[in-house]
Amino acid sequence: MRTNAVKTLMQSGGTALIGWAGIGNSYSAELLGHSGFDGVVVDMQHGQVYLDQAVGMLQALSATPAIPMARVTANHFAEINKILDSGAYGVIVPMIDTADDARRVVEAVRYPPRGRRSFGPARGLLYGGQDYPQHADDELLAFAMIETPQAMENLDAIAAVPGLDGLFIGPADLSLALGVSPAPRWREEPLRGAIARILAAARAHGKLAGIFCTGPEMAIDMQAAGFGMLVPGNDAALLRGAAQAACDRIRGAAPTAPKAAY
Ligand code: 3PY
Ligand code: MG
Repeated sequence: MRTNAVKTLMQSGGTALIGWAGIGNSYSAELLGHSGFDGVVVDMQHGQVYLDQAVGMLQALSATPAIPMARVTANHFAEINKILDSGAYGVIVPMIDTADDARRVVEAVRYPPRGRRSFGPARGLLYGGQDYPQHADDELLAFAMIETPQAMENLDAIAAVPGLDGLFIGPADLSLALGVSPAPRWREEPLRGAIARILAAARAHGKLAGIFCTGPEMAIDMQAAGFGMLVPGNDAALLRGAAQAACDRIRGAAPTAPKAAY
């Protein structure tokens, strides 16, 4: 089976740079895949992406060096099964509150006896290879998003769930969970301390740790903090930032402050 280069890189202590494809288009996903990222996540939760588009985006990513993954809309067994069958090499599952939630993620990602994933790997075979069924359990990544008040209460229990590969922070929802603005102020409390607690819980349980960042500046700080998976903003934010910078430069205008795009 084709190796999951994102998993191998993270497990060896490297930092995976991950593109975030929320524009529901296979060409824009393909462009991200050719931009130097180790992997690209198709964002089905907040991206303008439904399953039909997600399949086309995964197909486009298959022709790039980036490993294709997906953030699903919710902790939904059938949707996780379907996107893995469509060739995603890992899922990031939002709004995980409890260890039971995290166990359900593992059940949806791993085949029996490790989980309950139903058999029918479809595009998984085309992208992964004919021996996909024998190795998928070891190659596919399962990340639980930590971004709710309940998750912060149950952090250790979630991090301890066997078969879960890692924790992934959604800093906007996590900020709301902490009672502050969703525009993440990662250098200030209470977000700063919460991020540190989540990273420590992941490490204590031998789990990988990733975080969505609002741009390269936050990603550089999070790399220094020790995160192994960094998303430096989504495609919409990167496109808007580059387009605005081009206009500002030609007009000789002062650089416009980055605009949020989630
Ligand atoms: C968050 O910041 O809450 C996210 O889910 C990132 O998309
Ligand atoms: Mg979120």
